[in-house]
Amino acid sequence: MIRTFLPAGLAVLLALASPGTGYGQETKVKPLIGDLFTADPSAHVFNNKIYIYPSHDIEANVPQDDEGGHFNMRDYHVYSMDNIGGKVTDHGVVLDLKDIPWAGRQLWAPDAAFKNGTYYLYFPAKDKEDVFRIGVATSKSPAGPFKAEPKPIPGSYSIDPAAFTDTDGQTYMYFGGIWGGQLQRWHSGKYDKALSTDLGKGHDKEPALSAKVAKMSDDMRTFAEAPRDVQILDEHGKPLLGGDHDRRFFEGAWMHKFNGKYYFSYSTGDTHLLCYAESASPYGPFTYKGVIMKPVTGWTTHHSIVEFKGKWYIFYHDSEISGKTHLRNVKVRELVRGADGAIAPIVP
Ligand code: FUB
Repeated sequence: MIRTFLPAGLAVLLALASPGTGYGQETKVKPLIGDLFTADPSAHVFNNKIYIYPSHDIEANVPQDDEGGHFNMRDYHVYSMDNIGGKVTDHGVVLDLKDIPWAGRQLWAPDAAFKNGTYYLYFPAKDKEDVFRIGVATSKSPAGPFKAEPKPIPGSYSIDPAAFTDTDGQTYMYFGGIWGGQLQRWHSGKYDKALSTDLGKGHDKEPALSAKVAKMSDDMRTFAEAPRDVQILDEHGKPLLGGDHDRRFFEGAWMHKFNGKYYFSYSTGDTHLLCYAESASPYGPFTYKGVIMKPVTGWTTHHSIVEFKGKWYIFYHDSEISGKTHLRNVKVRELVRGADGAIAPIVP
């Protein structure tokens, strides 16, 4: 199935078609960055500022296909803000494809982390064999520029790294994405190019493919363990199934902690939702809790959740301005949650 564009009108209709469902009011939100197309915003608080690590979308004139070939990005910018709603500073190009020795094409959704005086930029890219791997680049400043390591993280694959540092200082990487993100191709433990989108119809009653999580080593450049499945269970304690497209993991993992509980959030891809699940452990298993955001204008929606100056925010993107799936704009909204941690769903 081609990643078809969801027109603005349809998104609005979907929003208006669900009165009384408990979903929030529709609100117009302005893009944070006006001069470039940006997407997949991973936001972190470093030195009392918000730093945003997004993808930098470009028109590369690559035809749209199921594997996301038209998302042919070539560099990363970093942005910072002193306050939500304040000026957004563009720190320029902080890493370029040509400076990543192992990478072939497609710089997709990145994330960042900090440890012992060094900032780490984690990013997916296809290697010279066209297999997605996850790379790491370092800097002494959260604003970069970043210098790429000569090789990707050993044992890494697929896309959308999300680095979560727990309150005890341990960092975990969550990653993976199906279809164009190639996660399904690793189902047997080895890369199988024949598995082109998800596992297919015959697998709808099997547990869905899971995102992966691995503890990072102290060097922050390697996994400290073999990646494990991030299992998501339904209300009966059963794993979500491959055919459950409204709830199963697709891509865009994020982790945050609130009142001692771990909240794993993600995109459902072809059903265009952001959902979340909760657990007492960063490894899960997680119990599915609900929708965070209804479909945005565009095909993809990719988010991050961060606490800043006592409030929680969700950063995400849509294609409202361009009308093209691969030319997106980053936005931010306050996240509304109950005292029990439950997240109120947003109508974008
Ligand atoms: O930006 C390219 C890809 O689209 C990301 O890696 C996915 O999460 C989706 O947003």
